[in-house]
Amino acid sequence: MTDRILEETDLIKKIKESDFRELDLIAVRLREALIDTVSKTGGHLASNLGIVELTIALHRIFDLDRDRLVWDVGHQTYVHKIISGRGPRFGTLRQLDGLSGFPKRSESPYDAFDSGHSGDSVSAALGYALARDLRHEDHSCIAVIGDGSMTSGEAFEGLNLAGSLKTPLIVILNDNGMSISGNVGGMAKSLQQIRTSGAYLDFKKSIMNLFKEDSRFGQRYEAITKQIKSAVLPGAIFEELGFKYFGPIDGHNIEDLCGALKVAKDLRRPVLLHVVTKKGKGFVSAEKNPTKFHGIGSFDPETATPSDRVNKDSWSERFGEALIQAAEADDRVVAVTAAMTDATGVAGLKKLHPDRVIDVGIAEQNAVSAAAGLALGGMRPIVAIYSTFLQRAYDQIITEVCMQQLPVIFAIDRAGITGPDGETHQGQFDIAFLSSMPNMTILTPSDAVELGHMIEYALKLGTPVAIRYPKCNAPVSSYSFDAAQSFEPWPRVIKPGEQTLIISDGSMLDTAAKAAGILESRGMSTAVANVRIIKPLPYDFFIDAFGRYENIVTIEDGTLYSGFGSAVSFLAAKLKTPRRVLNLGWPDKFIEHGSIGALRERYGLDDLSVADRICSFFGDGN
Ligand SMILES: Cc1ncc(C[n+]2csc(CCOP(=O)(O)OP(=O)(O)O)c2C)c(N)n1
Repeated sequence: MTDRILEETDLIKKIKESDFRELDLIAVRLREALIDTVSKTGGHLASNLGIVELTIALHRIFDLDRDRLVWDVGHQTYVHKIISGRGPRFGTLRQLDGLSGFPKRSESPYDAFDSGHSGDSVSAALGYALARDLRHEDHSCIAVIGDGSMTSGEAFEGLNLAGSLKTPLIVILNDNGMSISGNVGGMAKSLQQIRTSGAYLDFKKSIMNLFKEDSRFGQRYEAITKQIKSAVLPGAIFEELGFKYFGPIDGHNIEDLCGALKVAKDLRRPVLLHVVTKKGKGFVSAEKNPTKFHGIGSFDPETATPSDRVNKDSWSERFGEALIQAAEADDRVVAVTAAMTDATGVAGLKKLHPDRVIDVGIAEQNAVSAAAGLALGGMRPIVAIYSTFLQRAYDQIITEVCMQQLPVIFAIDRAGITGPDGETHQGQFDIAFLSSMPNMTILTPSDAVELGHMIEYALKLGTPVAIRYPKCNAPVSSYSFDAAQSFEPWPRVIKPGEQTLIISDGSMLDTAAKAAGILESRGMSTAVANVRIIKPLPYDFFIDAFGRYENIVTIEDGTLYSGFGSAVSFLAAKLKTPRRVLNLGWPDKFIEHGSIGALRERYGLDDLSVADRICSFFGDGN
């Protein structure tokens, strides 16, 4: 049953030709296929279960060969992928060379925009609409955005402009009352009031009898809007911005959704459809715990138990513990998160001290500016954030935090390659973009004990500090630290050797140590050092290293260009050292989806490839 819907190659045609009863059956089968496949591949289950009917309705009303549909974030596009002909490959989801978990123009002509980060859909769809107008074309442009993503400033910027330009644009607000965890802010409260009023806009009664399939809709517009007026009050904020608001609409009633989409399409002006859905719909465990099933690894579909035990050893968990310790020791410490309370590990502190965790919504710029204000106001903010989402706040880090030398700590989770979510979620750029910022210190722990020390050190330093750690388990500490001494994050040689020195960031230390073992077995005496501080570069250590070792290798879980290795090579050139320096890291390329292990093999960053590359570069040891 499940497999058969995945095998259908022309679901779009079927959806356009079926009656509403048949469409409901298709929705049931799509849900089964989602649960079955995602239980094996892992992925964003709850968001996709919630959007099945809306996706069917979109494909029924619009012609996506012409019309342009932009999905915000894009994690909710699995149903769209199946409907638009990618069912047969759906089992390869998120795997190396398989289907991406996000929209990709390179994957299908039905994906109009590559997304992954929240908040850009309205602006992107508006851009499409403006291009359409300039080229005298005639098609619909649609953005689908969740209530969580609507908290991002960029979404407001898009609405603000689109409403004033008046060109036809349809924004569909998919409101399930949830971001990854509960949604935050005044807009979320207002939407909640509308949702909980329970009064769905009844298209059958109020509009559909006025609006029979196509007819002279324009002439009836006045009459229809009058009727709609009684139901639009909840969406006053969107009306003020220049949108015609319709809603709330039952997002699991395909007939109502189709009616609403048809009205929106024919109105030929900015329209906002407020669609209410249930995250996790149709899978009881996901309905009960949408946060757990927002993004999940493989699980048993019968019991909903994750295949891997709940990971208590991740860097995020360890950071959460270190954060609590820091907050207990210093009552100025507050955590700032941009809608990632659970994923970044700050949930523990929130439980103990709810007022010391500030969730700003999906608004990274806001997170960093708020942190700057908190620091100036006498607090010690720790911004807990994924590397890839920190990119959103590039300017705020420079202009507000670094320029004013403020004591803001960035706890950068998922730094380096993160794997199955692909290009938009890899944390490969943080070293490169933070290194160029004056007054910034960048630290890279290799284990949980170092992480704790680095947070303490950063608090003492009182200037901007970034501490980056990867998406995996945090190793148990490999060294003993004399508590009587104060911690200084200078490089530490963890394995002695004579000929070659591999200097690693915290994430790649294990790979460096294993590669060194392979090199030793080939006769190349190899030392390994954990650099710990990437910026400012510890000159004395490197001057000594250039004098002591024949071969210098740097390795980092970040892009090579403008990375840590390039700073070392720059220093080597400046010092006119005769040593040759080999820099290893990720190439100047957006790294695709796949498991971290598979990607490291593909890009020559697994233990064996690292050893081979060192041998061949220095022409020795074979
Ligand atoms: C800029 C940015 N910050 C954070 C995230 C992580 N993230 C992915 S989905 C999501 C929640 C989205 O909520 P919503 O838009 O309501 O969609 P839902 O999953 O509830 O359907 C978040 C915070 C992101 N993708 N982009």
